[in-house]
Amino acid sequence: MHSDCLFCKIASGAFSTEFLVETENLVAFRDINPAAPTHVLVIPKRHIPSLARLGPEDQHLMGEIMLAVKQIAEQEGLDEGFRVVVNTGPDGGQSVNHLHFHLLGGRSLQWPPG
Ligand code: DGP
Repeated sequence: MHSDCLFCKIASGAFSTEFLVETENLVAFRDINPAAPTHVLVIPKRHIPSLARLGPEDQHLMGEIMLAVKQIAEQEGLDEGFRVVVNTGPDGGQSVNHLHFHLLGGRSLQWPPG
């Protein structure tokens, strides 16, 4: 855990955030500033700064995160579809430097994003 990382603190339970899913390796919780009726963040508990910093050792973890995304989409009733976004680095619009997967759904989403 990085003591100055917001998402490390959330994952540790420091803010009593409600988790939709929690496993040994990940947590999922609702975005504080939702951009869609369902807007959930799925994050690894371990501090990984961004997608650009993944290593071969993270292969299993990434699969676990994708399966959690699918499970949450089902729980949220996103039968008409959903979108998964991983903003990466300054040009990607990443504002929190702890890897996170946005799950967005519950409305028709536009493409391309801005
Ligand atoms: P990004 O811009 O891709 O780095 O997304 C960061 C997201 O994190 C953004 O949609 C807002 C969300 N967020 C920031 N701070 C908090 C917080 O304290 N709690 C929750 N639940 N979400 C947060």
